[in-house]
Amino acid sequence: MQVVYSPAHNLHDIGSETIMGVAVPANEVAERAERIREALDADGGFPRREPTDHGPDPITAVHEPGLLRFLGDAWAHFRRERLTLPSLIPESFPVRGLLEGMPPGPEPTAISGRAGYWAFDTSTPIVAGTYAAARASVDVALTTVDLVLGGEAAAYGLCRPPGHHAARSMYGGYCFFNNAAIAAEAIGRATGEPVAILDVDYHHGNGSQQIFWDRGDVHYVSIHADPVRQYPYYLGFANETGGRGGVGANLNLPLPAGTDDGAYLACIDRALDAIVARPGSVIVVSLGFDTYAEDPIGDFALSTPVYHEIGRRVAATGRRLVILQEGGYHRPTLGANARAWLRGVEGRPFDHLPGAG
Ligand code: OKP
Ligand code: ZN
Repeated sequence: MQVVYSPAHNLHDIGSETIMGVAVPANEVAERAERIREALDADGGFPRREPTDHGPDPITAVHEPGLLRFLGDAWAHFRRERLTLPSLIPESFPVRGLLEGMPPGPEPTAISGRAGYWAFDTSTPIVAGTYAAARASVDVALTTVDLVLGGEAAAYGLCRPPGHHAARSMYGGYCFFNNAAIAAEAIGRATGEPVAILDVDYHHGNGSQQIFWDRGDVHYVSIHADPVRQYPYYLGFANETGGRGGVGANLNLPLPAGTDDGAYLACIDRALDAIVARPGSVIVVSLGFDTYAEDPIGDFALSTPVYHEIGRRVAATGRRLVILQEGGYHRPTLGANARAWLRGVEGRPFDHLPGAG
């Protein structure tokens, strides 16, 4: 299987994030993508290429142009205002209760206010190279789409930063542009067919859900930690099934803490049954390994071998697969888990790497 990877992800180089206002070592770090790249290179069965530049139009096909403008300009604006802080993190947000009963105001002119206007959390720092890395991550996704529309049965885009929390007009959750949504939109436009997104990251992809909420031509199906106990908290419940033209085209399958291989596989079968019940020939997979038992921010209990079986079952739908990396934070096993998943897709045997997973 071909792999698309860009070294530009390294430009999004953040040392720390904040958890409830306190600086802690970042989870979403460059080492994640490097571990996966190394494991796939070592396998020998994953030829790798760099992405091609697809420009801004596929981004504004799903995102508000103001978000693209903000992210493109944020670091330069930040440096003009506050030269001493290491990264741009907002601290004030136009939340529901602030604006209740009143019309929203304009985008502020100060950088802190601008960041709060476009962001929804404080765990997504912007540094000097963030925009270049986020643009490259989109190009990785779109180049993966090109491979599949060009005839590959499946291809893998090693996206970093991830994307599924980014909504039409909002960044956050380590995400800037919604790589999977941009890919799904591009596939729909190129093929004229409905597209499915299967989101198997541990977290609900609130951004993907939001972008396609009213649309029946993109079917969003997500398996994730129940938002009553886990980020992103405010979306991802089972009763969210889509609005207007998208009624019935959104399926959330929230799961409890401790979900193990068997329970997860049963849920994968439900998700795949829902996907194949609708027309379409391409699935965009939002692939996360934060479902792994040792993930530092997840509470599921999946093993490395089950990723092979999940990949095998997803491929058994017979649909073409655009597989895009989202989360996964247990760095020592990311390579083995990605390799297992992708070998499962290809029908190559699982083979356990000593000391990994
Ligand atoms: C991005 B993806 C940790 C708080 C972390 C942000 C999580 C973003 C996950 N206690 N908050 O879905 O893997
Ligand atoms: Zn996640």
